[in-house]
This record gives sequence, C-alpha cells and structure tokens, in this order.
Amino acid sequence: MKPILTAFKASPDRGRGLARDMQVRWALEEVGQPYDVRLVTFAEMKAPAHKALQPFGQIPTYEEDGLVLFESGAIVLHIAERHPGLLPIEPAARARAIAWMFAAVGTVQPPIVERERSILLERDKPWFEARQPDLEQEVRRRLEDLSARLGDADWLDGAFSAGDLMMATVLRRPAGATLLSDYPNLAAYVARAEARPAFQRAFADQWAVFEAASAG
Ligand code: GTB
Repeated sequence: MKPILTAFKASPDRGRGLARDMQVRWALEEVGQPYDVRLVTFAEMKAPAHKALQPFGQIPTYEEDGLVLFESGAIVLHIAERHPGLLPIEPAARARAIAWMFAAVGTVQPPIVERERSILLERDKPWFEARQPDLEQEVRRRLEDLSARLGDADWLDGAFSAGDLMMATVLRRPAGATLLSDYPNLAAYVARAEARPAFQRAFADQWAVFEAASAG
C-alpha cells in the first residue's frame, strides 16, 4: 500500500510550497517512494476524523500500513529511517544528521515563525514597528551562526541528508528567506536544495493542487 499524506485542499501559501506537507513530499521523492495525497479543507482538518490522526487538527498526517503519524519532522525521520538515501549508514554521522533535523525545527525555525506571525498578525498593534528590529535580530543570530558553520560546504555535514532537507525547508519560510541575501552561502544552500530533482517534483505536485483549486 502506498503511504497517504494529507495536505491543504486550498493552501493559504498559494502554491509556494511553504505548508508542511512539502517536506514530506520532498522526502518521499528523494527516496523514490510513491505516495497518495488526501486533500482536506479547514473544516475537515478540525473534524473528529482528522483529529484522530492529528490531535491538533493540522496537516500533514501520514498513514502507512496501519501506522498513523503526525509532525512533519517525525514523518521525515520515519521515511529516512526506512529507505536509503536520507541518512548516513555510519552511526555517528547518522546521529549528527538527525541532530540537524532537530536544529532546524527546534533552534532555527522558532524565531523565523515568531517574526512571520508578527508580520502576518500584528500589523495593527501599536507596538508592531517597535518590535520588528528585535524579531529580525533573533532570526539573524541563527542565520549568522548557521552561515558560519556551513562555510563553503554544499551541505551541513557531508552528503545531503534529512537534516539538510529540514533546514532548507525552514530557511525557505519568508521571514527568514527575505534576509538570506545577507548570507550568500545560505542563499546558495537553499538554491542548491531547491534545484534537486526530488524537490522540483514535490514542488510541482503541490503547485498542481493549487492550480486545480484556483481553476475550480
Ligand atoms: N509541527 C507541526 C508539523 O510540523 O507537522 C505543524 C503543522 C502545521 O503547522 N500545519 C499547518 C496547519 O495545519 C499547515 S503548515 N495549520 C492549520 C491550523 O493550525 O489550523 C503551516 C503553514 C501554513 C500556511 C503557510 N503559508 O500560507 O505560507 C505556511 C505554513
């Protein structure tokens, strides 16, 4: 049975591949695992049937042979552990690749999401303008350190891994991506990740969903 993941029927990102089904699609494409997608509306995401799969009423979910998983990072790790190609075989290198996955979602992503939330939701607040420099600075702190660590390497630790997949996904979010021109090696890192054929296939598939939703 092919795994089934859920994604927005009409993604608010308008086909930019920013919703979190994107990293799961990308991982499945990297390892060559065919999959099906079940598209859900916002109402369906909040209904009991979906909440039985995802307690917080969000996408993505992942179903495979009786296994139900949520959390995009956990799903990517599950895929990477079961198929060759996204995690090194050597135990120490494998542990470091997994550490980069956690660094992406646990260390780099939070200030990016906080800045994004403020830009999206707080524009009408009297303190909005005053808060922006601090929010930007917190993102820059992470980008500076990440840029220093990456240096002139192609990927964070040897060959492309699930750690890079998760990190590039986080760096694509607009509240970080708009600052990347100040960190040319990170901008090139994201461009390199986006140029991967597996990313391109995943992007095209989610774009097709957006086009279909726009047409109908
Ligand atoms: N930690 C969870 C995971 O990684 O799986 C977070 C999942 C999550 O945030 N899902 C979002 C969701 O279902 C969609 S991706 N939200 C609906 C809700 O919570 O009610 C987040 C997202 C949404 C929209 C954009 N965008 O428009 O650019 C980008 C990212």
